[in-house]
Amino acid sequence: MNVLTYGTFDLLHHGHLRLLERARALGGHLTVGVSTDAFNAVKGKCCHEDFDTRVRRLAALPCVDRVITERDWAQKADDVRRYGIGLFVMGDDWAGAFDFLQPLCAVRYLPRTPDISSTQLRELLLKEQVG
Ligand code: C2G
Repeated sequence: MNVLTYGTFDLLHHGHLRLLERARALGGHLTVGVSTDAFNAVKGKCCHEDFDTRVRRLAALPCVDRVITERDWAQKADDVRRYGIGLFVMGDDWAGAFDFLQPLCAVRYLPRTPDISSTQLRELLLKEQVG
């Protein structure tokens, strides 16, 4: 079964990896939509790494079968149809946010990995730069 998820995946860390590995294990094929720098601005998220870097890191993961571009909030239903998605997966910080996809595919929210975030990592990097 084809699984789909989306995210920014800045400074890819083990919380992201655990989500992706669990999502892939729930089906036989995982498609990941990566937010563009422009869409991150819409989401109000700043990034340490640009879109191409974030895509390259994800494309190198064995648990990721396809990487697509996430440009806006409205593309999910079209992506579900286009890629024959049977299951949509997000971390549970998004619980309920994507239930509207339910007629098209199953939707599951998986427990977020505690004590790690891209924001924390960005702050650590900034501290090192400041010294
Ligand atoms: N995640 C996790 N554990 C963490 C951090 C993140 O399980 N410690 C999960 C999030 O729940 C999400 C995925 O990893 O499912 C990607 O997280 P972000 O890169 O922060 O993505 P986000 O900014 O939430 O973008 O349209 C959906 C958005 O693009 C999601």
